Amino acid sequence: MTTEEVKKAVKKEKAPVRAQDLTVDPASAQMIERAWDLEIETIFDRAQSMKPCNIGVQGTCCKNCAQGPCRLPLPKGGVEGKDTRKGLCGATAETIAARNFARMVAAGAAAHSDHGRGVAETFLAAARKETHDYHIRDTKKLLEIAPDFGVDITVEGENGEVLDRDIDEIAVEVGEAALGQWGQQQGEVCTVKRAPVPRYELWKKLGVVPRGIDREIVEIMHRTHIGVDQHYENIVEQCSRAAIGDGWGGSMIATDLQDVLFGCPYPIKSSANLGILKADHVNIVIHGHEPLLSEMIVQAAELPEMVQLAKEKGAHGIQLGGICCTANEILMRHGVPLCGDFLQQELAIVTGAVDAMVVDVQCIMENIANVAQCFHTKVITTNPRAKIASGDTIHIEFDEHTAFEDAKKIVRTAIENFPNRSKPVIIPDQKSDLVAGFSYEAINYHLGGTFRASYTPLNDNIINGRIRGIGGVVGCNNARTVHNEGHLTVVKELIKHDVIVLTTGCNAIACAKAGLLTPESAKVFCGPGLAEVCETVGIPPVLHMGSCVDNSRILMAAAEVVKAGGLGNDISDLPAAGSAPEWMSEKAISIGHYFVVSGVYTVFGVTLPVSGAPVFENYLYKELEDIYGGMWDLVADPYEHAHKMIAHIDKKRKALGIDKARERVLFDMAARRDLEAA
Ligand code: NFS
Repeated sequence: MTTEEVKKAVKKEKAPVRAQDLTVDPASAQMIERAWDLEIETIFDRAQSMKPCNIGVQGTCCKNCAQGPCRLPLPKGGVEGKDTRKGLCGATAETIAARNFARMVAAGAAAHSDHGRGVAETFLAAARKETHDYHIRDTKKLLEIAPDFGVDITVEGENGEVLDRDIDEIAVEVGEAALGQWGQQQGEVCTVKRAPVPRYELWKKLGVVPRGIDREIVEIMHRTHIGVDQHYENIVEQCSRAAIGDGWGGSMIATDLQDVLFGCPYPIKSSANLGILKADHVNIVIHGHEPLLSEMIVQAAELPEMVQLAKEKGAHGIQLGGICCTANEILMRHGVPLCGDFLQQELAIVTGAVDAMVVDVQCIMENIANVAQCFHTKVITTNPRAKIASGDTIHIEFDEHTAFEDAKKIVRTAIENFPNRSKPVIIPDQKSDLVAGFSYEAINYHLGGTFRASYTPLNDNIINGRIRGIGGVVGCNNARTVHNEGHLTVVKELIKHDVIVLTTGCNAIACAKAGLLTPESAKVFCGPGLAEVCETVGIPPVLHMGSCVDNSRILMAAAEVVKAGGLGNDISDLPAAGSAPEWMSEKAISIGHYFVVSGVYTVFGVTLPVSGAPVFENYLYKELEDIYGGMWDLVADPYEHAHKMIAHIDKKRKALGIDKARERVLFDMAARRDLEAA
């Protein structure tokens, strides 16, 4: 269907769609309109012309064998009496939905963890000095994490004195131990012990401590094959093992080793949105997830010879920008601006200003190759795992042993493409300032200062009620809902009610574009308590903690808050809640599940493919709370979504006996304001 046909079809059914009905971001709306003018089809058009399958959205379509697909939609008005729906083999709606859910956890955990494995391999190559392009940079963090991998950082001298061990030796041993977590068959993934003790003990009691990262993912695939695990509770138990192996394992190890290789992030200023592109520069957009690639491109683009080449081609310089989680990675460590989130990848090309879009893995829409064909843009794939058949893409394989040379080739290809711009360049004006880079170490430092770095000031402010609680808001964009509306409504509602927000992924990018990642935004958007804390400490009310594998930083921050004391003994005691208002990827399901089994009430927006199986749905939404202290929820309306999180936070404050403190603080503030007014 052409865009014109789409528009006509839409017109026939209802009022014509306007770009501002599809996104709350003016830069994106402008580019959607340009795409319409140029008759270029994007995901925003396809979301209008193709509706989701009614049975798939309920989670009750089974295609795990060749006798199906067996489709078990919920009868109109729900199930009355005994649920007699069955697939050919007899699988119930509950079994089918649980199996589908589990396969999403497996795929999500696999994506994060395979990324982590790649980092571990490169880390080991760097430690063994088999590559000269990567180095062990953050030795402080290396020494901090080494004991968790069972690696000693000191050695006893001849006279019994304690001596520091050689840093290279430590790095090699950490690399080997880390890589070993993937293929391990017995025992426990070692980083899981970083969870608060009661949480770890609970997992042990329930038997869900992951044995090895890969093993738990493979076991999901086995159990969900036809005729294996046919009890939704048992299937969810395996989901828990695999998801813990992701959040407290594969993702966490990826974050650790990336920090050691590239530096632990600390607050850094930059800007966000399509307006960061420059008409008179070579624009290279890096899209995907792995900093192994983007770190090298950042270095290659800074080479004087590259800047010189760009000038020879008529450009004033080279502008880098990021899309999706790669954007978050290079933003946090280098201040490279954010070009856009998941739903802006086609729109960036529609500016006509992108000379190359360099992609690695995950969240890359195949259609960028088609959109690029309407312009001069070169789409460069770099990872052997991810090639694109559509369009006319170039593959420049990126190898950790020749990384810098590969990166230079990619940058040169982009520069040489600058003179080929074929259509007028139209770059939206919008770009917002931001501060990013709040690793959990940075929060520690920022709140407590160098000499007394700790989470205690955060805990004190939660206990005294200035901060009501903590919201972890993360996740994707989803073309089935208005772009960025869910993210911004949820986050603004939370901070307005004094809930500090920790963000990653595409939520972080949405917040950045809306100016929520600046300390100044506290005055404008926050409730009085949170505003006061942000102003005193000089932090934004929404703390950018990184990419989606960096959700492990949120887990670590939660563990640190528990450790700092006064807010219970476990993550499930904290006045905290999780949210993914516009999720769409399988990775989000794995993340959601590891948040839930870590004890967090976790609310998803848009949809969850479990509604066709009410018993399984009830298990996720209600019964898991009795087992893990955390549970799933689905609330599509973003306003109500935020308020259910706030209600949960208040429930936890009450259980901790700190609900009165907040009332007192608010009274004090109101009284103070009255005094000021008088
Ligand atoms: Ni996360 Fe990052 Fe964005 Fe969603 Fe995709 S980029 S790993 S999956 S879409 S937040």
